[in-house]
Amino acid sequence: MIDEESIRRYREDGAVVLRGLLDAGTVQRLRDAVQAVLGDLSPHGNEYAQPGEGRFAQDMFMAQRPDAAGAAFRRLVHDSPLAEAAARLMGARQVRFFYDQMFVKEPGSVAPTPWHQDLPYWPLRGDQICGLWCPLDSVDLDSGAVEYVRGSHLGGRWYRPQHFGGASGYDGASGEPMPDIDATVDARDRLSWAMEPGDAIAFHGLVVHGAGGNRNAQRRRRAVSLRWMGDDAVFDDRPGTYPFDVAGQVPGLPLQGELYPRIWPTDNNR
Ligand SMILES: O=C(O)CCC(=O)C(=O)O
Repeated sequence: MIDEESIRRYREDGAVVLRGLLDAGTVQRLRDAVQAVLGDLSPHGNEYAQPGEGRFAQDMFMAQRPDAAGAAFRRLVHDSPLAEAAARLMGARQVRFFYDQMFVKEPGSVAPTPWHQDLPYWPLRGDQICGLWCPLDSVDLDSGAVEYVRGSHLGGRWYRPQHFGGASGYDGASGEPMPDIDATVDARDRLSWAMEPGDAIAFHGLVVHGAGGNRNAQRRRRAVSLRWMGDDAVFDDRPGTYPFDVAGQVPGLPLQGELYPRIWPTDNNR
């Protein structure tokens, strides 16, 4: 399912596109689930658009919802090729699920997804930590395809997390300010792909990424992003991360238990 070239691209560039990972039925179930969540965002959800702009919304932890949308996300977590793809790219012997997130940019949403790394937002450390970003619509740069700074996961840089909706940071968070990527990174080092529903981008937890608004007047830009932890990913109880549910977790050990189950390889040994 994952060839050597994809593994090399993931390791060297920090992001790689995987074509046709999800089938049409899965994509449709996720579209229905995302639509339901859009009408009923959780307390972790956000709206980022200003009045008069197209909607830009995100939500998290859909797989924990008791409703049909939750069931669709749980099915994606437990019964799709995503976990195995993450394991093979990271070279992990086993993979745990961290959490799921969705990002919807309706036509005319101009608010960008700011340049950021994911790991500074998360109470984790390790190298085998990745996301799989899965669009539910055809997407290109004009409609808000995510862009990745090639190789930016390798430099040992750690950028301070910022709230997406403004310039404020997380209390106690460490890291240097994000440089002006648009002014300093050559276009050849900005990776992005035109994608179809069912494709996915796998990306390292430290690769710098961001997205423009959705300038397409007709096409929605809905995406789900699932996060995975491999062998060396452990709980890092530092200040300034997003407030995940880490009750009972032990610093220095993998996040585990019902919220962070082992998904691959598939057996009952959670
Ligand atoms: O879809 C987006 O605009 C942002 C995606 C992202 O930052 C992520 O999946 O980590």
